[in-house]
Amino acid sequence: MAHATMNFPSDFLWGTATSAYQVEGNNTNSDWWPWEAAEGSILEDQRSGRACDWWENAEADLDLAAGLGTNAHRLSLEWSRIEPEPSVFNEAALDRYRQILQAMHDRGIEPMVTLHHFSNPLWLVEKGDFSSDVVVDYFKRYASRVATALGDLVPKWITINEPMVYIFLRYLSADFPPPQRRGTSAARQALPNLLRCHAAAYHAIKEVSPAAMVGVAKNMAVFEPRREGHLLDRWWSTEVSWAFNDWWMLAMQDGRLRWPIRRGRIKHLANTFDFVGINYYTRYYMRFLHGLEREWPAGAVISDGDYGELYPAGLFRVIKHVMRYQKPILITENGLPDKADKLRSAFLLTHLREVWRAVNFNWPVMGYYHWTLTDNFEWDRGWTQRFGLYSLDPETQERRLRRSGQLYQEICQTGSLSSTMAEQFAPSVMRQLFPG
Ligand code: IFM
Repeated sequence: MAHATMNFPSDFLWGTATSAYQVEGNNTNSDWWPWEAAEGSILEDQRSGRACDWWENAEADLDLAAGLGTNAHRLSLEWSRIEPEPSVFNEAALDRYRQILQAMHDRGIEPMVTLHHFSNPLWLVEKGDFSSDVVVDYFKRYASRVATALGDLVPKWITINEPMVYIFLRYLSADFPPPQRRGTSAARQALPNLLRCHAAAYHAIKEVSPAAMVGVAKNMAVFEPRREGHLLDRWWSTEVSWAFNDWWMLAMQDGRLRWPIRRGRIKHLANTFDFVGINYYTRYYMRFLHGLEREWPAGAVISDGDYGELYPAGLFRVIKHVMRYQKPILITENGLPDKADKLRSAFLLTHLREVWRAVNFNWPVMGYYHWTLTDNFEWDRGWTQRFGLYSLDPETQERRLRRSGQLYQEICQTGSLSSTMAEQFAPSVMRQLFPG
């Protein structure tokens, strides 16, 4: 077996990623809070509660992140804390975010800040949230306010996290709150409004911080025909891939909305991204005219709760696909639910090998943010899915570094993947990664 090391550039960003609602705790003013507690909730008795206690003590987890050797972290702001009433900004909340961002800098961790990550202020829901045009002015004011208050500490911004996933889960599949205004027509209103919000926020941030890099964290997946050689399945998987992966990106590139989702043009939308943020998790198999099905072929390796198939080559495929936008690329999320930590070490090595291949083609991949640092509140799946490099007991708040966390620490500290790591942490992928 060959012994070898795959080195990454010395300025590569090694990070972890989180979102406010999933880690802060007690976000009582968000649309998720009453939804969790509603009678008949699919969460039953699970609650976000204190989550990972970040509002009180993010610093403790930032110590852990620094201890792993990471030099970057992606977090989000909770709009409902910053603007608890329409046009009323909470200075104490902004001060707390300043403290957290400063704490990152103090630990050598570069912040990337997301403005919208699935959670809305309750007052916005009353006003119709994204299916109402009023959202755009509110979002613009919110972006401008936080850019002014925090911009000196934030070199990289994400306006919206996973817009197509959000539209799908909030409006179409109804897995996400709020329960009002669901269905295709609300989704068709919301999608252009989400783009308008993105464009408004992009320009608001640039006005305050022209040098900041601003983009979107775009969930990208691989879609394959369910039945090999079936022409209609093949055609359908290409269409779904275009709608899910490309439609939003093309709109941000030239400002145009495309048929059949929506037609038209959005003012000031063209060229509003400075990098491509990729959230990559898995691939799906599409049957003609069917939606996403979590059904995997025999032999596929699947993460907890049927979350997804481990398909590392897909990360290379999506990186290659977004090269067409000719922008720097950041892997803004990549991870898996794996409570017993049986798969995560192999997952890390095989996915990062794909990133390394891209870097070696001189493709501009600047960093990788693993989802996530500690187990956290996984939205409509509550605490049933554990994505953390650290396990976390939400009752006691006890954290323990998983073995895969030790591997990520070695990777971050050395800026490399090596055959010694593979032998030690995931011998099953040794031959695949280091043939010879
Ligand atoms: O936890 C989520 C995150 O909020 C958005 N991307 C996918 C993650 C895992 O499901």
